[in-house]
This record gives sequence, C-alpha cells and structure tokens, in this order.
Amino acid sequence: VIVNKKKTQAFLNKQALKSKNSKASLTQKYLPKDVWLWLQKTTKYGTTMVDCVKSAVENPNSSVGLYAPDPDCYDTFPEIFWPVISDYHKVDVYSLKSIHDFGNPNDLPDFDSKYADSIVSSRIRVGRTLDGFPMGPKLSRETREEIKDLMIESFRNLQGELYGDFFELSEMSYKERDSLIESHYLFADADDKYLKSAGGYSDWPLNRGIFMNRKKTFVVWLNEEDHVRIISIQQGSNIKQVYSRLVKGINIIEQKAKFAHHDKFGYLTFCPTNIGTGLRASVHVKLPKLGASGKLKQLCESLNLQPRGVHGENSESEGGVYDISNKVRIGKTEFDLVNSMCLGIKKLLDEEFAMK
Ligand code: ADP
Ligand code: CIR
Repeated sequence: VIVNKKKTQAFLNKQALKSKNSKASLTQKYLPKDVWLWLQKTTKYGTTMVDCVKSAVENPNSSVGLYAPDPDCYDTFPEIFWPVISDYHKVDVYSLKSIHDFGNPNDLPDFDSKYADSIVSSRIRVGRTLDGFPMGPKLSRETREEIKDLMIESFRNLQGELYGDFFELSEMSYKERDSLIESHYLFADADDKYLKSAGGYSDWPLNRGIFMNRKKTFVVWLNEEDHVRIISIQQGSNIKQVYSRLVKGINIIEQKAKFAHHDKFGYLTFCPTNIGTGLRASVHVKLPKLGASGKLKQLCESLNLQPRGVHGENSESEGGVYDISNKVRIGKTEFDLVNSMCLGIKKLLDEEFAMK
C-alpha cells in the first residue's frame, strides 16, 4: 500500500483542528465535526439520532429505515428526518405545511360495476400518537397503560353502528389472535423485524389491544406500531361507506383524545412514512395478469400507489390479490388521498382488463 504521508498528515491535522476543546475524547477529536454534533444532540426524552436510524443499521434491506421514538425527533434531527420525508412523500419539506380536510365522502367516485368482482374488500386507517407521550420505544409499562386507559375512555362515546368492545391482547388465546389476524382485523404478532429493531415491541404484548364494533367494520388498534390506529373496513368496494364511517369514528374519538399535531408535519407518527394525515386507504384487488407480468410495481409507482401482499406490509400476494393503497400521506388532504387511490385503482383495473 502506498501511503502519501504528507496528505495523510494534512488530513489528520484537519480532523484534529475540528475540536478546539482540549478535554475532547479521542473519538470526538477524530469524528468529522458535523457527525459529532449530530450524535451529541438528544431530545427531552433522551433520544439520539442513533436510536432513530437503528432499524436501518440492523436491516440493510429496509426501504425507509427511520423511526421517531418521540415526537420531538422531527424537529431535533432535521438532518435526517427532513430529506427522508421529502423523498418518501415527494414534498418540498422547507415550504411544507400540513393540510387537513375530510371533505364529503359522497363525493368519492364509485367503481364501475364491471369491476365489482375484482375488489374483494376496502379499508382505510389513520395512525395517531397521543399528545404529551413519546412513541412506543420510550414508553414505560405505566405510560403505555395510561394511553390504553385514556383511549378506552374515548371509546365510551362510540354508539350505534360504532358501538363495540375492547379486547386486551394478553388476555386473548393464540387461537383467537390467529383467527383475527387471518381475517385482517388484528395486527401481526410482533414479527416485523424492522419494527422490532426500532424498539416497537418493548414489553409486548402488555397493554396492547383491539376495539371492534359488533359488525367488525370499525376497529381501533392500541399500542401497536402507533399508539392508535383507527380503521374502517368492509367487504366489497363501497369506499364511500368505509370512508364515511372512518371520519365519523375519528370525530367521536377526538372528543376525548388529543392527538399530537405539528404545523408542518401534521399528525406525528412513529414511522415518518405515516406523518401528515396518517391515512392509508387500500383495497384488496384481484390483479392476476398485471401481477404476473412484472409491471405492477412500476405502474403503482407512477400512480403514487403502493402494492403490498394480502397479509399487510412485507407479505406476499395470494391468488393474484394485492393490497394497493396511497403511498404518500402528507401534502394532500385526506379526501384527495382517498380519491386519488380510487382513481389509481380504476387505472390498474382498466389495464388488467385490457390484458390478454
Ligand atoms: P397498516 O395498514 O396498518 O399499515 P398492514 O399493511 O400491516 O398495516 O395491514 C394490516 C392488516 O390490514 C393486514 O391484515 C392487511 O391484510 C389488512 N388489510 C389492509 N388493507 C386491506 C383491505 N383493503 N381489505 C382487507 N384487509 C386489508
Ligand atoms: C422499512 O424501512 O422498510 C420499514 N420500516 C417500513 C417502512 C414503511 N413502509 C412504507 O413503505 N410505507
């Protein structure tokens, strides 16, 4: 190895000069100064940037890899959060301002009756964090229980169609859990390696659970990836009904629960892909030809849609059925996100039906 001694010495001198603090550790002295400053910062919950990127470090195949263990991360670590948000949501993060408008569910388009058999089921969810609490990894058993109790209190206002019961995960049998997971109502059982690395499963399964109305069309997850996931779901393609029920449920829950909200980033969530509206509107749709053609991913990307398998994120398609949803969650209103998902699905189905 040929070492250019002069250049090496000049480089080392430059690095050493970056720290004027004579008490600096050798690590501080030799780490590039901007990296040192980034690593040194903490939020009021003691979160460092290393905590935020842990999932990416442990899982090199992550698609995003970043998590916010507490709400302050979005402002404390702009060096990493802002460019990631900009790239994922395709927004100008500097001028970004969160916008919200549920609009009128009846203004959503109907799917053509020729597509009736292609759309198996429809679901829309929003992710929320209770104001005043850190996200999952920074919760203690007590604070996680506090969140659960506050939310159970808010469920008391759900009446009529939305009336239902809360079930503690730790009190359910494995058989009950499996059956609810299989039928798409309940979250998976702590098996997401990305979320695991990020600390999302601490003290699992305690203080987790699911609220369900009697018809299992209105569901709320507690203390899974986010403190709260409010979900409306039903068989078939009537997205107007699904959306209308979701908006009704959110408004009632918000009479009691106050959710963390940021002027720029909207509703704050554990994963930066969910900030803004927190809304993912999806259909389980039969696209066997498009799926087999290998063109689906590319087509979805061009329509701002995201394909997933039939058992959620990181699962596979079965029998040509895909979970297709809006990919971005910020920069557009809730209504526009659901509307553009519907229009995108129509385009995918047009394409599917035109294929030989
Ligand atoms: P999230 O939507 O909360 O980000 P996942 O992608 O893990 O989380 O999906 C959670 C569950 O919801 C999975 O069982 C998934 O199959 C189910 N699901 C998603 N969209 C639909 C849909 N349109 N119809 C039925 N089930 C759905
Ligand atoms: C990852 O980084 O791969 C996981 N944490 C999942 C990221 C969120 N998924 C998505 O694309 N919406």
